[in-house]
Amino acid sequence: MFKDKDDFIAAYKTAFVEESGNAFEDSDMERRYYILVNMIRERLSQDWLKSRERFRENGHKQVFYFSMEFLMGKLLVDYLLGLGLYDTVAEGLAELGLDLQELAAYESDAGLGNGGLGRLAACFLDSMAYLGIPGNGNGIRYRYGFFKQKIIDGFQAEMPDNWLINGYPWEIRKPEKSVIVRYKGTVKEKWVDGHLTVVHEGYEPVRAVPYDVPVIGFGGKTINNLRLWSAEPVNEVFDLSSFNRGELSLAIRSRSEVEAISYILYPEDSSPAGRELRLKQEYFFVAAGIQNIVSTFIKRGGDLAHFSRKIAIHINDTHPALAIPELMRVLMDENGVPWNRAWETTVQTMSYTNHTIPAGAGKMGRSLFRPPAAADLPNRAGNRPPLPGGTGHPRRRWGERYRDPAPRFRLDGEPRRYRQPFRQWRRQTAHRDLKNTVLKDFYRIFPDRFSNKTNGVSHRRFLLKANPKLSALIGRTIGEGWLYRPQDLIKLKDRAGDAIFLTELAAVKYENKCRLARHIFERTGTTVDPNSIFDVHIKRIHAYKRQLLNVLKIMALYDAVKENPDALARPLTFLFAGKAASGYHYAKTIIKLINTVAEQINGDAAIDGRLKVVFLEDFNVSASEIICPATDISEQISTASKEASGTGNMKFMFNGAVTLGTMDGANVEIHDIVGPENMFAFGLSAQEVLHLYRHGGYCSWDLYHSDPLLRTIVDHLIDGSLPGDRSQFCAVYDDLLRDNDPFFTLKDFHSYLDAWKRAAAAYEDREKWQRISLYNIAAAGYFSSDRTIKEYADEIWHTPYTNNGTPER
Ligand code: 26V
Repeated sequence: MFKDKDDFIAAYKTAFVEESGNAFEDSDMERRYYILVNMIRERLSQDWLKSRERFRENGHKQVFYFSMEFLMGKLLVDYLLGLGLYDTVAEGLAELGLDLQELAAYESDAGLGNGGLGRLAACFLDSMAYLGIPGNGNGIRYRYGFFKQKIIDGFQAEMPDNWLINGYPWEIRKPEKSVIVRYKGTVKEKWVDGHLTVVHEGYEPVRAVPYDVPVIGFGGKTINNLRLWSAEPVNEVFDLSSFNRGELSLAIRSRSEVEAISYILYPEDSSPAGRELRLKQEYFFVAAGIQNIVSTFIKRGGDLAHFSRKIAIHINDTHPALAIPELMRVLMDENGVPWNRAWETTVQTMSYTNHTIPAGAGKMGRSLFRPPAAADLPNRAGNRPPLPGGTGHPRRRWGERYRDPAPRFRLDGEPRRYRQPFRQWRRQTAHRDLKNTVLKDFYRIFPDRFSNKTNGVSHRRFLLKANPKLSALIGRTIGEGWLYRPQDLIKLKDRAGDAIFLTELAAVKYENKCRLARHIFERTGTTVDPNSIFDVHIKRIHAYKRQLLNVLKIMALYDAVKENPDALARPLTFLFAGKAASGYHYAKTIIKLINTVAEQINGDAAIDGRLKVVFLEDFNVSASEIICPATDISEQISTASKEASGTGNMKFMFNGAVTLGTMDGANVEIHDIVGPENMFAFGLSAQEVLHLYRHGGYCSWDLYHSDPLLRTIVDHLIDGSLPGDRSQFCAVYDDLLRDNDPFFTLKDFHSYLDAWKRAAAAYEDREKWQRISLYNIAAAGYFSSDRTIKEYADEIWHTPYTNNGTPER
């Protein structure tokens, strides 16, 4: 692309004159960013085309990853790293007096996701491209992404995320590839020449226009595609007939109804009012995606009988579940494939991952969804999915495994969805146990169709990109192989006894802490000491993630320091970030609580900076990239049995932070892999939690009364010792005591505080701490999404990967 730094500089300077008629020297920073982005975009389009052609020629199976959410973050630096251009461009820019990181900050974060599920989709795309799997993302191009969070007077305020305001340089609109998605209307069955044909009449058409975003695999050989669909009216709305009749407002209304489909990303707590629109969204990108896949397959001469040999479609949780009946419908109604074959193809093609524990998730009200045809077919008598064991009565065929009624598509259950989340939780189960609980009927009949895949994260984004200093140190120590084979990080273990290496590791952490301290100061005006322990809790704000437990601990430490100024061995910095769903009042109160405790502690001159509490507003992918490298203690303290996996825990591990966590989700795997001496585990186990739920919980009131420390701290919530209105945290107090502490916050408190103290004490033995940190980095390789995707490719999608850990360049 560019031969060297000088070649880049020459090309960059020429681009200014060509594109803007102005010399580089006369341009502002924004223009410098856009010119850089345009250069990279132009250059990668050739490689993108080549990659597509290569896949077409080799005829490998394609994977389509259907997801309501893709949390891509910023892409410029990833692209440069992927294409092997990072150093050339960074050095070239430096020679021109520019900082690549500063320019890259002009890109808006593509925040088309709520949290873990959306970011996982982005990491999976990265790994598929690196491994040379023809993997395509399929989703929605939301006009507005996940809201921007402002903290005003300690409260969260939500602002629209107008991420497209200046255009998005990485997308390419492909109007010629638009498809029509049909809503509503009636379906008529007609017999023509002895064949049943299905005619959909009176429907409301919506044009789905694709926008493609390149996904560059590390090494640059494979460039895959993320296709995001935008909803547009089929005919220009200012159609003259409406206009002439003076019905302009009607015409405009119908346009906005159509555009509403891809207007905004729904928050996790979507209200009943929005559910019809969300169902429309779900059908929108699913129908567009399936149509696109099937028609391209046929156009390229594919035989539908072999569809599932060439295509795998994966759905990210239940949101795209309509892909299943839609594939059936397209095969049967539009391509004349008989039911049994269509079903067989659909079963072979589709796969699904569950990412959520709540029993109520994914159910759809019948009132909203009238299954017109294929969706309900599997439930009709005689049309049940083909099951093992030949013909005859099911009980004879499956024996004990059969129970009537056979598992059905769940279209009922709407009222339950809206119960308080913690009431739902009580009926729940640990994620890895789904096959024995929520899905047990399916498991009895199809045990082979179940498998557990440990999540992973892109170590290239969250280590190589986010932490260049640590990456360089690793490179100097074990070479560059870990970029391609993350398990190579294990070689770092050999340095556990190398005092010089451990000091270097500490120095890198210190520099990253300085970087974060500057960031915190710029954003909040709060100064934090890079020599303090950085204890970090960043994730969505949710009762089960227990930010409250951390706050209670901070309050206890504050009381301890007030009582004895020498109580702490060194200063402590507690950092929080995360968004609360806009309708989730409890979570919003927790944000206010964190900010109130911060106000009290940071403003207390008597404390003299020994404790600092910071809430960084507007947490997103870019924020995590600056925070993880600077973290000492990673807070992963969800109530055991609640977190399906967690992926933040893995991002911290790659950066040498040490986990303080419950035995929940992937913390269990972290604990197994890094060993109990290198993670600070605490709290009730999932079994204990589930046992307590089954037996009506425990009595938090008794615990509170019998435990003076707990009582003092909990009382602070309502005794006027916090600044502001003394009733503002009553709901939190009530939740702990009147509602019997549904997330076992008080029950786990002492165990948590003890584990934290063990961690803080370990930190004081600097060499020991560096060793623990090193062991975490060395063991993190398993948590690369490359490993996860290989497992999906081998066991679920049955697709080869052409790149298995060797540099491609
Ligand atoms: C629910 C809804 C409901 C309606 C509107 C849109 C929406 C979007 C997301 C969700 C549920 C979020 C599910 C999720 O993010 N699960 C997380 O998945 C991570 C990746 O597997 C996992 O690490 C986290 O533990 C899990 O909470």
